[in-house]
Amino acid sequence: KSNGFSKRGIPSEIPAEAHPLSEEPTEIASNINYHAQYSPHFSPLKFEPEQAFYATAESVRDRLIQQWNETYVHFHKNDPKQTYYLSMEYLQGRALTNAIGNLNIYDAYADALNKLGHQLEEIVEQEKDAALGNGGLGRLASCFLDSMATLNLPAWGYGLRYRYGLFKQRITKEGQEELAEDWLEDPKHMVSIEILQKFSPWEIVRHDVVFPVRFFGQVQVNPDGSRKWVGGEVIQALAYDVPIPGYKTKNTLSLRLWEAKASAGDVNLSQFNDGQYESALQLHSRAQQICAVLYPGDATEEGKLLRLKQQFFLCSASLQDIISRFKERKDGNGPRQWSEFPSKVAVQLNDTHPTLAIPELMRLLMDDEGLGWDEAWDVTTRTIAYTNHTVLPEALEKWSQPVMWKLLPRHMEIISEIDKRFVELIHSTRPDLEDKVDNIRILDNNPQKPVVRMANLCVVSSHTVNGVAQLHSDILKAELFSDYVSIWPTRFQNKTNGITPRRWLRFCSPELSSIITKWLKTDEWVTNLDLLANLRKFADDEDLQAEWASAKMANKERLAQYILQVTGVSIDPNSLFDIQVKRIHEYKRQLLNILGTIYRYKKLKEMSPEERSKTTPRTVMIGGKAFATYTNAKRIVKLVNDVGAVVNTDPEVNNYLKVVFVPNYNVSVAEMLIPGSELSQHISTAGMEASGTSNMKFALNGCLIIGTLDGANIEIREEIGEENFFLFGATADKVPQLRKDRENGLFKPDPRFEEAKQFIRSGAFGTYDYNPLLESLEGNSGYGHGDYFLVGHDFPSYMDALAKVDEAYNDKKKWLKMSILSTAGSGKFSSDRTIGQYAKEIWNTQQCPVP
Ligand code: B1N
Repeated sequence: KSNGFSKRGIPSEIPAEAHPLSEEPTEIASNINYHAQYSPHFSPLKFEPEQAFYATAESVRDRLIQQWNETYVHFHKNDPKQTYYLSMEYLQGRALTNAIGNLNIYDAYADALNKLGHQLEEIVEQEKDAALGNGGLGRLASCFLDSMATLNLPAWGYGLRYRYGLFKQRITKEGQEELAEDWLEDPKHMVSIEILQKFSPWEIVRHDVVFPVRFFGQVQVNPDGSRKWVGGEVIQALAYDVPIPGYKTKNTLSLRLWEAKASAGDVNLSQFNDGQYESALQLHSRAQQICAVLYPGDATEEGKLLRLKQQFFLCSASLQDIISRFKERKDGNGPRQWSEFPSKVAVQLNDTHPTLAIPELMRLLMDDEGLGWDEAWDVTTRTIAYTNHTVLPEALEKWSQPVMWKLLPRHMEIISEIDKRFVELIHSTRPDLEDKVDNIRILDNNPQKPVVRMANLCVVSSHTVNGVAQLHSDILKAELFSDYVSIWPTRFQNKTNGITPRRWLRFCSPELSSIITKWLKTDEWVTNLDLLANLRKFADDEDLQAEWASAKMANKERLAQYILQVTGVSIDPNSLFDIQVKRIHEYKRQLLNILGTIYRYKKLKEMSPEERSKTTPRTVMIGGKAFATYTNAKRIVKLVNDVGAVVNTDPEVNNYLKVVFVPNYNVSVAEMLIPGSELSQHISTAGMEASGTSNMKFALNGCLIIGTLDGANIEIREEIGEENFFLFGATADKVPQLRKDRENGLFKPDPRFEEAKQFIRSGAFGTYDYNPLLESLEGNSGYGHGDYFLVGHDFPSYMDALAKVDEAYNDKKKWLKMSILSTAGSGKFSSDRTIGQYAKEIWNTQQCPVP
């Protein structure tokens, strides 16, 4: 079967009227059976859950391909402006439930599998998570793809096909251990066609979509003064497409992931025949390194260079693809004008990771297409937009100038020219900024360490720059980018993040979803989340509350089962399920949570059995991965596990408190945890969490939030009502002064805080050396000291907020009402709203629904 796509991903011929695949369970079952028998991946003798998963996925894929072809034929005919989302990360998670849910054939597939002797619930568990991202930024990209497809917007996602995604986390006596995440590994019992070629059932390799990507080399100056990048090494980018179905629409988009390959001509056969296998295959192994792992550690120079190569590889392959698609569309009047490019192409940079798209687009336009600087600059700046996701100084990318001159000599010429022209602009138009020019220009020419500041390059070269929540966007304008705001006041926008209600409510909690549909008398909330506001009027209704409570209880029981299975700890579904899951980072303050929990444990120990029995039983769950070289984050993981080991086996208290570290937090674990949660913690130091997106997922699932006034928490609290949010802690505007006060010795710690730390020091949780962690909270200043994240300052108000949680939880009716109002107030946080705003206010793209 031809995939119907030309080299540029445009259907080469309009496929004959596609014959619709049946939605009859019997026919679906026979289709699954067909794949099980004829797919070359299987030994035909076995049809166990692993094989059934692959056959089911392939059967679903047939449908996706059909819609996909129709979508791109339709786009080809209508030629709308398209969005190209460039991201180094996508956290797709599992695809099966999402695909059959979006195609609206869940029940038919469940029936079909039943006929084949399988349970759909069991089959979906066979799928591995595609974890090609680290956390919120990558998951946001995946939610955005779902919304772009659902809103019928013409778009492509571009990324890298990492061989190994985010590491798998295992908890041992030593704490966190990292294992390679072999998301492509074929399940046991399967006979793979090629031993070395692992695969995902959702991707389609486009052997005809290949672009060369150069590294190193020199700039050649031609007699006419034009310049050309030559020499160095050339690696091939090969496209793998993953279908992205929209919800209840034919529109199906592509996530195009690039894999790095050497070309056939790069095997040195005579060397190989001489037995010099390694040098004969040198370029092959260098190509393989590029897409080997997500975020190679950048502690070493080699690691840094590899990361930079990855970034350029994504940018160069994607832009070549975008340009060739633009050129292929002819309207009969000869080739297109380059000035039209920005009315056909919107490129969105997901943070600074794909910044090299800017000089690469300039290079392709000037050196390959013959445009002059001014024309190329006009096209580039009208095409590119940049989203900033963090203000943490350590996450603002800066690349060494010498390394960049070596790897990308032509791009460094272009970046230097952009820098020079920016400096000239300041000289000629803004003498008042003269003394700041060294800070705001693109090149930092400090002779000790000359670097390129990628965020500055993005701001100067984009038509629009946005933050990801209102507070974050305000901070960008007032601090990080304030001088640029005075130059280009209209360039800066806010786009508060969102989450897809399909994955994060409709599919992960079918129980709650059907209650919502029943009470709203429509399921349109799935694509119009604002309709949830209509639940408000039933928040006090006893019948709704009873149904709500039973759905929540079913989800809690399912979660308790899971926790027992993965940790061996048995937790009580009648206790308050209190969850904090996110990457482990000092600014996210898991340490505040565990110190609060330690204090609670100590007080429980001191109580009489009579007093204890009056407390609110609580299960504290904490999960998340620590970056492999972030030692304090790993110490926090160890501490949570050690506290759990003591508390959970302490017969005096373990009916009132359990502490669980949830291992290997990822998208599919989140889909289990979030529906079963009652309280979730979003407790970053104010001003440090750009937005947060799990806060939105929890709120949508009727989980109450304890949190600071940070990121999107502020907007969530506004939407669901302040009486339904447990607020504590310093506000962002006070944080700098509090840090100064601390340096001046003006901070007086709360005795409860001292008591909690002392309890760790006493050895209550074992003999591991927690001093580095405790020292980070002490002293007045210094790197890793002086409580930079204000855990001590916020501790008392945090404990007070937790006491209010206990009180509220004891009043079941009140809690249920708050929970319903939380869901009812979550409409704003649909990624459909976010994407609608990007389309209207940044991309200027329109819907193009397939009829
Ligand atoms: O992006 C999310 C936000 O909701 C989070 O608040 C924010 O922390 C997160 C370097 C990042 N910002 N920066 C990153 C990821 C990978 C990397 O190599 C930085 N992630 C965020 C979505 O807006």
